Amino acid sequence: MSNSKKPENEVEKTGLSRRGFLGATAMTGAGAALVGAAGLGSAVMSRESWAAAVKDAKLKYHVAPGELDDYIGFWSGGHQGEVRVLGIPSMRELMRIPVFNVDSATGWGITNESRAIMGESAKFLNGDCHHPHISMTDGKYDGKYVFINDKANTRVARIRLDIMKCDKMITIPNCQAIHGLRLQKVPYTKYVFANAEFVIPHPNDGKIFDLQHENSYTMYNVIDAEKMEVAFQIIVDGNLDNTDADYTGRFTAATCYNSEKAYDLGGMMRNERDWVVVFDIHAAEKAVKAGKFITLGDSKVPVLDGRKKGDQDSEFTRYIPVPKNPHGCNTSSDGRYFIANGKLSPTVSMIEIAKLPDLFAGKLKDPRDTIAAEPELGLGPLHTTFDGRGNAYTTLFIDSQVVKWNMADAVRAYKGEKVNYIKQKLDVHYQPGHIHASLCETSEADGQWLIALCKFSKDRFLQVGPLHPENDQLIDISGEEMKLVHDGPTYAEPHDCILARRDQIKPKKIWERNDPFFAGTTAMAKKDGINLETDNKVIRDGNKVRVYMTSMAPSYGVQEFTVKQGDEVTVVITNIDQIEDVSHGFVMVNHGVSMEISPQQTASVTFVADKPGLHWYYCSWFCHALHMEMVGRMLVEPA
Ligand code: CUK
Ligand code: CUA
Ligand code: CA
Repeated sequence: MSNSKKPENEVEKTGLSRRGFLGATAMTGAGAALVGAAGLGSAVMSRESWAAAVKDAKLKYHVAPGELDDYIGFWSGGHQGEVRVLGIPSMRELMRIPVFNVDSATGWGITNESRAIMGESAKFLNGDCHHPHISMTDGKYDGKYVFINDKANTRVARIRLDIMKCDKMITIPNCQAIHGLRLQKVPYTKYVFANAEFVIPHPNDGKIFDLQHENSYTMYNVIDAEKMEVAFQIIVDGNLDNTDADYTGRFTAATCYNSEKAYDLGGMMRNERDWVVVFDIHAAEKAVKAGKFITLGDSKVPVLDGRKKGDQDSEFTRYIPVPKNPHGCNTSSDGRYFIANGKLSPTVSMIEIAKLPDLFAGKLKDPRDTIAAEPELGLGPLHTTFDGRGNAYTTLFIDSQVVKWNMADAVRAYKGEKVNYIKQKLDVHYQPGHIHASLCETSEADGQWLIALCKFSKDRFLQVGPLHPENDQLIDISGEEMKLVHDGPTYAEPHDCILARRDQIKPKKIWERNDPFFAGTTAMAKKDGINLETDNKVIRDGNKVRVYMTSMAPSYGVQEFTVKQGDEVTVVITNIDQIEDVSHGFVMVNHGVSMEISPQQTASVTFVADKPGLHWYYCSWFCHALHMEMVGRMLVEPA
């Protein structure tokens, strides 16, 4: 075991008093501590000592050239707006799926197909995604979809996993900033649950600015996952942070850090306790059916009132007080607990899901009677994950650690038994937010790998200027002890990630010709009498010109077309190559036009030919030895 010396001990040996540094800032000024815990000195380990330290684990996570990973991960791209696909354990980035951003390589946000999916919100060039989650059937991944939130522009999007493209995007009405997002696990993902974070006045027309006003509130959103429409909304007290669903299909829970409905830091930290709001989704569905809802403004979405009226709870909400400004909300993979992570409290609160029917039936004196344990774990607990063996792993933002603890032991300790529920604390680098173990959000949590998504990388990588990458660390949790085996720099900002077994996701190798992704374009072609797979034709319709062409490496079916200055030109390209990996591109030089056309795909883009003259277009995805020669010309006659 001499070579499996833990790397974190080496860091300690360099004399860096990290514990000391963090201890000084820890929790004293509450919010200030969270912000202030960033200024570490340098602690660089030699490559030799690192290699020795991880030799065993390394053999396990090394994926040799030509080998494939065991797990496929979906990473949020944060305020960069995309979703990234990684292989685990190699941590290799396999693909990027643009969603709430504009992507020059694929033409997301530029093509007609993507803009139709983005709808009204295509006008926004930014997004801020946090929580990617894979659809489930019977509490297991079914490989159909990934759903993701956009905090910046209050949207929820869906990614089809067979083609790894976003196929639906909706803007949530009556709300500002969708943050927490989770899926119904059982019996299947009928609903997407989405927290609107910020309290706003209703109507928000400039007449009310007071957050304490009874018409100031935020809402829990229940979205039909298949239709991608909001099924109903539930008004809550306070605000909403993160959420998760149970394994019965009846309950969900959400954390609230601003029970104060304050507008500033001091105000939001005033109460010693905020709460977890628990939703009885079945009861809410009943209330909607019974017509006990209102609608707001132009929106037709049924809105239920889940606020307390004095001491009176609604039929579908309960508020469980938990310590100060809780953040993450995680359902244990054994289905027993909703775990609220304390953030400003060193504890997490374990809410026993089996007690919730009694809570809703009015059989418990105090909502706190649902608390099975409130273990003290360390400073700044943010998120928790599970290994399927009864252990939980919680990130400690301020301590820069992951703590492994045993849930059953925590419950025994809460009852007064003398038992140490903490199994191990592992240093991570640095300030971890989310944490995710393989398959942990399903009933199949397998306790193999854990990712700690660290907010700061500081000294872990070569310097790249004032803006640093983040650091997603891979930790082997298959044994008794957690072992840190890999540092993965990531660009802003993977709040969260999710891991599925590779056999659970089955993407297509080439497109199917009748794919709904480009059905709108197919319908347009049909109206124009075009056979997309064979025709190379220019259709004029007033000042609108539609150029239909095929592409097959290394040439376009149309190599020259003529339009008049000011014409609105739509280029529709069908890639008739049938060979996997032969994607073509289309770039019209000096027109801001770029798109991907993968094998058997049809893609289209519309732009104005506003400059007279000869304009080259070319293929941008390297497809053939003669890829450079895959070009054409648009001739624009002056108006
Ligand atoms: S949140 Cu970022 S660390 Cu948006 Cu899930 Cu907790
Ligand atoms: Cu076609 Cu490059
Ligand atoms: Ca608070």
